[in-house]
Amino acid sequence: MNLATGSTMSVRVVVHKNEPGAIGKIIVVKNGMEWNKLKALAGKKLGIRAKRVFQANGAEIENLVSIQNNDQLYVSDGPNFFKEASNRRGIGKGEESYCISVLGTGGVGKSALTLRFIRDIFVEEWDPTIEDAYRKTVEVDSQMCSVEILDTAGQDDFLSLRPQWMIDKDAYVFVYSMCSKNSLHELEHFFELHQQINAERNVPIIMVANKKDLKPSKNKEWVSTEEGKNVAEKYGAQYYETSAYSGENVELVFKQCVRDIRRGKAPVTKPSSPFFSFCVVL
Ligand SMILES: Nc1nc2c(ncn2[C@@H]2O[C@H](COP(=O)(O)OP(=O)(O)O)[C@@H](O)[C@H]2O)c(=O)[nH]1
Ligand SMILES: [Mg+2]
Repeated sequence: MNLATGSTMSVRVVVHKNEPGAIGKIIVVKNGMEWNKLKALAGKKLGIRAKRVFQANGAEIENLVSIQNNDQLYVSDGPNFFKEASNRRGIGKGEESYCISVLGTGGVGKSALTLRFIRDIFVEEWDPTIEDAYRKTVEVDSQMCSVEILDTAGQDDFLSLRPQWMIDKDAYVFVYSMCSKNSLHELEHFFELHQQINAERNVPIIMVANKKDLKPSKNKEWVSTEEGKNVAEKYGAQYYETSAYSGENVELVFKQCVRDIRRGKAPVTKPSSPFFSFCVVL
């Protein structure tokens, strides 16, 4: 999907300040948008005066034609692309770089897990509507890799955005909270979308039962390990129990994503119904 071919399409791109490790902000680029409008929008999101725009490989771009969905753009207020620094961080051209989407309904701990992994902090309160992309360079099995984590906003108002969070990603982290059966059931919608979007692609899923630090209760909302594992098996996903609060297993989950992507072992999923035709709602 790019703006040259999709006549009425919009695409979503992640814009970063022109510096290593900058947090990404998502903007929607509508087909037919003026180039200057895009720069103004990106500049506003980043709080800078946007003069130049670069692709992640350092190529400068000056029009919308080459922009594709999920592109990572670096916006500068004048200086050249931060090439030397980016190469050191492993996101230069040809370096290993993956994009992982963290999915699940609101309140399960997507932001808490993402921030625990990226900054090693626990956040009590995080704006539930914030949707950000973070980048971190990690060493997995003695090999450096740049990982982009998309922390999505799972509220019902954002249902129409879900396909965009899932298209062209390398792996998904499906998150539910161990204290909410409903949050486990909600993952079914993401799995169905996955089947529709990735009928021809292997995209590994890691299933995360979060909030493990909370005491299992007799409350009928509590999700047992067995229940979680059964659903994970149905999705062809590996199952991990995590706590963003204590940090338990958080790094492991994201590193395991990288291993799964590298191995390309995930089973190909087929659309559940041959009569279903998928339509991206923007
Ligand atoms: N005890 C505990 N609380 C958590 C954990 N993860 C998230 N939370 C809390 O659950 C609430 C929702 O988390 P948040 O990351 O905003 O959920 P999101 O809507 O999925 O991004 C916040 O108050 C977090 O502090 C965890 O592992 N343990
Ligand atoms: Mg959140």
